[in-house]
Amino acid sequence: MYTQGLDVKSDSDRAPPADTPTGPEERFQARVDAEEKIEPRDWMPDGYRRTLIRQISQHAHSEIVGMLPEGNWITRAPTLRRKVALLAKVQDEGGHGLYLYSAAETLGASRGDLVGDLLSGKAKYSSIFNYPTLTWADIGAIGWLVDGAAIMNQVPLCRCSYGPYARAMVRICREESFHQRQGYEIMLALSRGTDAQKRMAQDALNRWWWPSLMMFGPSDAQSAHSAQSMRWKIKRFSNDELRQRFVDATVPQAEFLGLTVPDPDLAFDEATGHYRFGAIDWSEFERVLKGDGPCNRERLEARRKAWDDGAWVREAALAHARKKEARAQAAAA
Ligand code: BYC
Repeated sequence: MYTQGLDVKSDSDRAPPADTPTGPEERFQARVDAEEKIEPRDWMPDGYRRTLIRQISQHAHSEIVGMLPEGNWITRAPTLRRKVALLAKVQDEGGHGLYLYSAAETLGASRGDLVGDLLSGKAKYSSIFNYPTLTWADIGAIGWLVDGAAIMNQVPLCRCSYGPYARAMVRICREESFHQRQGYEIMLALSRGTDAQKRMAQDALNRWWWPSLMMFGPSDAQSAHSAQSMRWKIKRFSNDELRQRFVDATVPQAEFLGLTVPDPDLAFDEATGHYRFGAIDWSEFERVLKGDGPCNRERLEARRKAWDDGAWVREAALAHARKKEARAQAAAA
């Protein structure tokens, strides 16, 4: 509004109504509560920035480490169609990692530092990618269960209060739903196949079920960050809520496949409309987080080798960028 020359007090001079937030933290929380998106140049509490850098970078690391267990089967996919789909999926995951590292950079994080923390073993990535892919059915189980769990967890992140993360998640979730379907279709083909194929599908479900439930993170009582992240609307649902939704959605899918979920305590509770499920072995989760899962060392070694092998590409890209800039400057002069 044009106010020059008028006796209008600036916003800061006027006494705020009693319920107007005064400090920056309160104003920030009021924006979050009003469902406004927070953008990179906006003021934000340090803790909000730190939480986002932590979560987004762990997520980015999970995408690029997540390429490894599946990459293991690209050369052994049973048909050309399966190979093409798997190649596209693994490539998508590399792309997701890149969007996410870029989103973390908008918060002032350096990509070099983030990758350094992954390669040194300091940073976390999803526990699920520390399990081996022993048979082709594991590729089906990963698509069905792991991408299914990822979608359940990530669709609410499309409404995250931080704009760049929310927008990256919209695109990622579209691709994840294709991934989930390619996995379920592999499981469907195997479970309608020979006895040996059915056994292979059941064995993959047996090995991936519990680690998939662990993907949602510790129980709400043990989750250090959930309460604050939910106040900041980074997370919209708690770990246990999303885990329950996943179980409710997935058990009927297993039934359709004719497979048995490896949980003797699993039962539908008519009163609540939810499946009750057995106790999760949190000691296994903690072991994997501490670096002692079946494939932790192998995964980090593979990432370190990829980083070293890619050094010449990074050098060439930088040299090219410098040459382009020098040419542009010479042309401008
Ligand atoms: N693995 O307070 P909490 C994918 C850590 S999908 C390892 O509940 P928060 C993909 C947690 O980081 C997988 N660590 O934390 C799919 C925290 O540690 P710090 C990636 C875990 O952040 C298919 C501590 O435990 N998805 O990429 O509120 C193909 C306490 O937990 C895990 C995402 O990253 C775990 N499973 O909630 C390819 C989604 N769970 O930092 C790729 C975005 C917990 O205190 N992330 N921890 O040392 C999130 O939604 C949340 O960060 C989580 C955890 C729900 C995962």
